[in-house]
Amino acid sequence: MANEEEVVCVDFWCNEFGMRVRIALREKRVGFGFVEEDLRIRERSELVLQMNPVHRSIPILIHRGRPICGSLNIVEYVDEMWGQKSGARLLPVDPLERANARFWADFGDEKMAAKEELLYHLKCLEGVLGEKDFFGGKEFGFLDVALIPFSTMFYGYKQHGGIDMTTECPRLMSWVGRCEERKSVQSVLPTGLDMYDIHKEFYAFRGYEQHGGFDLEEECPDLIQCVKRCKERESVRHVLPDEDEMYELHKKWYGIE
Ligand SMILES: N[C@@H](CCC(=O)N[C@@H](CS)C(=O)NCC(=O)O)C(=O)O
Repeated sequence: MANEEEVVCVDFWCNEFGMRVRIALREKRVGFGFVEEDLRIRERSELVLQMNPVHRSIPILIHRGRPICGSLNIVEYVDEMWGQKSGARLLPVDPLERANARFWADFGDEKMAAKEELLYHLKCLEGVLGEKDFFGGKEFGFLDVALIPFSTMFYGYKQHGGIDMTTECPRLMSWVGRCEERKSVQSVLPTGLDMYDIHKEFYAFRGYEQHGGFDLEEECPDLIQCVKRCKERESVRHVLPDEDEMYELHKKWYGIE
């Protein structure tokens, strides 16, 4: 039986990846301690460096002193470890359905820059949901846990992308409503407005030299030399978008003035 001392989640409250872990733990009624890693601070804590030296990212689940990293991996671990504890298993029992659930969870993690690309992704996911209550059918499961945190961004999409999710993806929005009826989801998801505000603050702190106030040439000279060598190649020059254009696009996207 797990207790507070045994299970610790290292995360930041607005981290969509970490929300998955906290929802899964609550679904399985696993008591856990929470260590906040403030992502607005650029340096990672000793705990993160020690527990996830490879990626230095959160969330991290520490169970009996040992780390498990990667949010989807952690959700699977929680399901395997405490699957019998409460409710149905999060992952489908059928291997084919399980493989497909993992595939669409990875699809949800793909990075998107342009509005059209984002809408395409959302509509694909809406197609996968179909007429079902939840992605796996009647029960809230793995793919719902993996995807519901991203609904906290919908408010921001409306403010800055002009995307009205109720019109664009009505079935997905009904699914959001069903997920939000669950206590596990209610207790973990922040409001869209809180997410919007923290992202504005977050991107003002980090990400771009113009906004983070740091000089990459100075911080990572070897990396920058390598970038320059890559950019001498025809193939790279041909594909990479103009940096200023990328910067403007991201500013617009994240609402940075
Ligand atoms: N694929 C990883 C992604 C985790 C990730 O990228 N975490 C980010 C926050 S969204 C992070 O911790 N970054 C460390 C940093 O920004 O220093 C997962 O699913 O856990």
